[in-house]
Amino acid sequence: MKQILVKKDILKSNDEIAKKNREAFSQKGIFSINMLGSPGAGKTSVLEQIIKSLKAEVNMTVIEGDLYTTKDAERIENQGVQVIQVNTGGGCHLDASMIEEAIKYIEIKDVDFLIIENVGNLVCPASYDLSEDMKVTVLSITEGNDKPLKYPSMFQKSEILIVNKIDLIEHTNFSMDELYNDIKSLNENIKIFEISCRTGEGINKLSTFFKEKIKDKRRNI
Ligand SMILES: Nc1nc2c(ncn2[C@@H]2O[C@H](COP(=O)(O)OP(=O)(O)OP(=O)(O)O)[C@@H](O)[C@H]2O)c(=O)[nH]1
Ligand SMILES: [Mg+2]
Repeated sequence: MKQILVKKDILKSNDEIAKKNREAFSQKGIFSINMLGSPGAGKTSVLEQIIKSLKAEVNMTVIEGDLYTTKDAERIENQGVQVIQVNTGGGCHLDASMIEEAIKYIEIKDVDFLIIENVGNLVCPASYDLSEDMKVTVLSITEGNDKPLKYPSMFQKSEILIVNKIDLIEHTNFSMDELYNDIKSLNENIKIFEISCRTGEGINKLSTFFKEKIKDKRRNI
C-alpha cells in the first residue's frame, strides 16, 4: 500500500485541477464516485460490501482520505483491491490536487471504477470537486433524520443518498417519512438506497446500480 502526505498547490485552483483529472478519467472510461458523510456513517463498510459484490466483474481502485491513519486503507487492502491512502495531515476534506497526486501511484489504465472515500465530515468536503461522476452521501440511522436540513449542502450536491444501518431503526426515533420529505425538499432528483452493511439488505440493488453506471461510462469512451 502506498501512503502519501499531500501539500496543496496553491497556484492552481481546485476546479482547474479537477477538470484535468476528469478529462483523463473520461478518456479511459473510468467511472468515479466521491463518498461523503459523517465520521462513522459507514462509508468504508459500504465500500467493503460493494467490493465484495463487484470485484469478480469490475476492476476497482480506492482512494482513502483520512486525517492521519491508514486504518480504512488496510480494511480495503484486505479485500484485495488496489488502494491509495491520502493523509490530509489534519485537513477536513480532500481536494483535487490530492487526487492528482494520488493517481500518480495508481495503475489507472485498467481501472473501471474509482471510489474516493472522503474525510468523515458533513460540511467541508461538499465544496470540493474531486472530478467524480457523482457524489454519494452516506447517512446512518443513528445520526438522526434531521441531518439533511441541518447540513444541507452535501445532500443538495449528491446524486445518491445511501441510508445505512437500517438494521438499527427500531432502536431509534428515526423517521424515514420525515427523511424523504426533507431530502426531496432539498434535492428532488436524489436517488435513495436504504441498506444495512450488517445484514446485507439493499446491497445487491446498490451494486447493480453502480455496475450499470460503470458499463455506461465504458460505452461512452
Ligand atoms: N449495525 C450496523 N453497524 C454498522 C453498519 N455499517 C457500519 N456499521 C458500523 O459502524 C461503524 C463505523 O463504520 P465505518 O465503515 O468505519 O464508518 P466510516 O463512515 O467509514 O467512518 P470514518 O471513515 O471514520 O468517517 C463500524 O463499527 C461499523 O461496523 C450497519 O449497517 N449496521
Ligand atoms: Mg471510513
